[in-house]
Amino acid sequence: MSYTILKPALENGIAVLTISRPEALNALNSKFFEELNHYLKDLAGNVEAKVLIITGEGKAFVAGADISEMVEMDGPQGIAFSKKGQQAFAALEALSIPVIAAVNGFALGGGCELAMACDFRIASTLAKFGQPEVNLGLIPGYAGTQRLPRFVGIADALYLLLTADMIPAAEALRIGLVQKVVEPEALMEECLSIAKRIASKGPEAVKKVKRVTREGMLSHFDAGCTLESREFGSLFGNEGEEGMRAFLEKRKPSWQN
Ligand code: CO8
Repeated sequence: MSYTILKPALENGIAVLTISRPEALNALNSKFFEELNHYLKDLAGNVEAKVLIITGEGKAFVAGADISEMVEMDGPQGIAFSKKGQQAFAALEALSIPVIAAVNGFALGGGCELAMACDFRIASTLAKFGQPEVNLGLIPGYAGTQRLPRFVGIADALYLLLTADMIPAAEALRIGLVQKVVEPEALMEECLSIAKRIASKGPEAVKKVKRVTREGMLSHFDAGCTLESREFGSLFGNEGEEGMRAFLEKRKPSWQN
């Protein structure tokens, strides 16, 4: 498929997906979701890809869902558009490889929701976060009401959701919405460096850490621990054996794909 909004790249196991609709601050429209779904299917089948980085072109990461498209919708179309976004972001979250949001600028509404569907967020000092939907007489529709309180706690989430305040990267770091803030010119370098470090680890272990942690968060503690033990055990005699032997033999592990 040829992409018009997404610019995908893959080098040395690191996939970079740039959202490129800068004239509308990368606002998310139906075409974006169609392209994202195709891209995620392709990426899931690509054994070369070890980490995905998502970023935006220009001064925005993503300034929200496309208001000019939404304004024409009726209730059932609004529900369908919301579900389309929720499903696409769930598929992103369910990718077996880690996903880093490189937040270069505005991450508002659906843009903040997209960043939250990534595994963690590295922000430029220029980034601004917010859920401004109530300014438009709307509420978030891509699981923002559900993910935000899980990351920052219910009070900070409701503060952001109810005031529609735009917060700078430093404040997003303080409340735990982002994990690191760097100068704008260092953003991609930092994300690539983190991605490379992750890509150098045991590939099966990396995928299992993501899956066990994410599934565990959605289940009972004991069920999560049972899953952890099972996946821990599954690495013995395989990748874990190679990693432990390499440590004892003072050499670099030789991972299989
Ligand atoms: N949708 C469509 N177009 C947009 C959007 C958007 N979300 N954001 C910006 N644009 C467009 C502007 O209309 C403008 O277009 P034009 O040049 O044709 O007038 C262009 O991008 C540049 O924007 P500005 O001139 O406004 O740039 P500024 O630097 O002055 O301001 C802001 C930047 C502060 C980011 C400002 O553009 C803004 O407030 N944007 C809207 C932010 C917003 O409200 N986002 C939330 C949208 S709602 C949402 O995301 C809900 C998600 C769930 C949906 C569920 C489905 C039903």
